[in-house]
Amino acid sequence: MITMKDIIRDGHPTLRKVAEEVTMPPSEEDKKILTSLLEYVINSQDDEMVKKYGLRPGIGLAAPQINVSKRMIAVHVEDDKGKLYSYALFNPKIVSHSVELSYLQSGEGCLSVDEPHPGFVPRYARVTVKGYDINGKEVKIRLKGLPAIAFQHEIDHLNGIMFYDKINNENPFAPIENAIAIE
Ligand code: K3U
Ligand code: NI
Repeated sequence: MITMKDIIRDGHPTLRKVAEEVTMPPSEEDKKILTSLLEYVINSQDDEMVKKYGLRPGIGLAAPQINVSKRMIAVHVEDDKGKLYSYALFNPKIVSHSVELSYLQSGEGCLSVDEPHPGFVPRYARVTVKGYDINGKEVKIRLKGLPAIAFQHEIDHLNGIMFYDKINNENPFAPIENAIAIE
């Protein structure tokens, strides 16, 4: 079971690497890692597990954050209508996206970053993501709102990109052209 002691922090070189593709069909070892990523995210949204194991709540986690430089992510998040998006994917890829952007009004955080980095993080408003599920079956997911932001945050981790890289340095809260605010 993953706990906060397994999550590497900002400054660790693995967080800045481009992660390796996972070979399909996935090995038992890679399946275990992917399952443990989703298990962490689900546990981190359970008050009892948070208290018992000192977990920091999250809506997603990527393998590089547990020092495994392979292309695997987990997301467990509801949209504004209460629809659950619970996915554990190998080799996720954005195959198309909107021109329109979006950003979280409250900014973003990261389990690998202990300090706050206030500011708007521009993301695509809508994305289509393709990847492979735990059984190596291809999946295609259309996303908008918070789930779209969560997938983009996690896929960025696979490319060594941190959310604060995308904040405008001069004016972190500068209006973003052609973007819709979320929340
Ligand atoms: O955004 C977070 C959250 C936690 C509980 C309820 C609602 C939101 C915590 S930070 C988070 O989930 C990161 C996790 C990370 F860093 F490990 F990938 C992912 C994230 C995705 C999109 C926006 C902000 C954070
Ligand atoms: Ni993160």
